[in-house]
Amino acid sequence: MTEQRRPVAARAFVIGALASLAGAGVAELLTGLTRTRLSPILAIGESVIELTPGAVAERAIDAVGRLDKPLLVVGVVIGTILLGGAAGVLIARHRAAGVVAYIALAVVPLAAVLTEPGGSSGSAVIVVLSAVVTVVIAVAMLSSTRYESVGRRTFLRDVAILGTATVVVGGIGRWMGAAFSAVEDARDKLKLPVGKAATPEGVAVGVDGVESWRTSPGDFYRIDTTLAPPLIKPEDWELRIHGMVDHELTLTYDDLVDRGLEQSWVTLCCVSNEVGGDLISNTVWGGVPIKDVLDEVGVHPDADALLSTSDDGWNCGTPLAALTDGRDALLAVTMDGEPLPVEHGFPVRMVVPGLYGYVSATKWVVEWEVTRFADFEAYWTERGWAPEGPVKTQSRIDTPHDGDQVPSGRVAIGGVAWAQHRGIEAVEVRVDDGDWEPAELARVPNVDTWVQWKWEWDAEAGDHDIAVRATDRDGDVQTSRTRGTVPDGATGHHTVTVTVT
Ligand SMILES: Nc1nc2c(c(=O)[nH]1)N[C@H]1C(S)=C(S)[C@@H](COP(=O)(O)O)O[C@H]1N2
Ligand SMILES: [Mo]
Repeated sequence: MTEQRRPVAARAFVIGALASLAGAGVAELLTGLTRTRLSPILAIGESVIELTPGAVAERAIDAVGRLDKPLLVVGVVIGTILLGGAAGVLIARHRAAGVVAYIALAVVPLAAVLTEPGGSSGSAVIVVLSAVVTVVIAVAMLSSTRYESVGRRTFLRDVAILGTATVVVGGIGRWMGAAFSAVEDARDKLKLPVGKAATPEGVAVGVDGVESWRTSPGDFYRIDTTLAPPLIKPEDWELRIHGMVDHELTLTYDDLVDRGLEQSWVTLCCVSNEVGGDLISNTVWGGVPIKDVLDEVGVHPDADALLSTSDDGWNCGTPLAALTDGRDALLAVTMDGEPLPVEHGFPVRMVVPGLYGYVSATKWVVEWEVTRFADFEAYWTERGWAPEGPVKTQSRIDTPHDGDQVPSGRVAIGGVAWAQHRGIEAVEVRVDDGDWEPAELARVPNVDTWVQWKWEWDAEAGDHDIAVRATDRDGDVQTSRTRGTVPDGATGHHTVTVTVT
């Protein structure tokens, strides 16, 4: 008896898990067909991101680097397999209990799609249909005594058919979601009145291995809490401006473009960038000055914050002072002379020189509330990050790398330094316990971008520590004190150890 039960339970687990995956596959298909932003699997993933405490999210992102999102999706799929399998075992023993288990499991994606911004009754219908598919397959295949009697070959054939159908149906759904994206088409058709800006003269310091001063859009770092970016056509985009203003205003995409687009070079940086890290990129943005729009709506004198909200529900608070002091804070519609890529905020995002992205760079921005810092908490401040996030003066060694071996003699050391909106005054390099030696700086078009630097070293045999520090134009020297990224940006000197042979 027990000997017979075991293979039955194992088979029921496999079929139950496949039934759940088949339901998820059908949901992917319906999501693609209806061009809904989030499938149930992705909605669960986004809910996990949202429910994760900030410091844990930070550590997870840190530990797994850019794989955090794929890993999260894999985790949700594994959860689906385990729970679906368990419900399958239950169905094989007691049909009604198993059906109830599957229905109970559907509550998870249902809650996820309904609480997600952009989640709709349409997404809820997709969840319900996918649960029906799961239950029908599970009941049809498991409530008979079939798997107690059929041979191994028949069982494996059923598994292969179900698995293949799931992959095909789900794959078609993912493909439709991507290929038929009306938003990508709309983006490709846009003709915006901005030219491709030439790279300014003299920005390259001429050392191999230093990251390009101008980041191509494809290489631009990406940080957001979304698993599938909002899909907004330009003609559907609106920015609703309200709160402590004299006149409320709703802007359309054409309103913005008709005002004329300014282009400016701004280096964007993430507060989660570790010392020596690569969550920083530089490009030319085109858009409308935020100050002009704020002047038009008339900001009340006792307001001190702009709370901006994305179509996906993410939000942040930006000091009004930074938006109105004349710096190139933009409602940006282009990046590197092209409409913003979808994942970088298409059709409209904010870019504010001198502030970390988490307090200023709202992508897919659709709402502005003029308010006071005392009156709200935003996405990351709720999770323990500081309400204000001015970029810290920092510098990085791009070459040589930590652990490199270099021949003795002349070695070109180089990297980048940044203190957006204050500007970099000087960069210095120190070998071991030696003196800080001045590095040579390349040129920059303004104080809002990073600057490349180089220093020629007479390398002598042995192991050496090379450290770098920058001084901004306020005269502040980058601190040697080592601190992590939470709550308002990492500090310390980037140091590499090399072996000179
Ligand atoms: N809607 C939305 N906007 C967002 C975020 C987000 O999670 N959602 N992340 C912010 C953070 S933390 C950073 S560092 C920048 C990154 O912009 P990028 O992805 O274009 O480099 O976007 C900001 N804007
Ligand atoms: Mo960030």
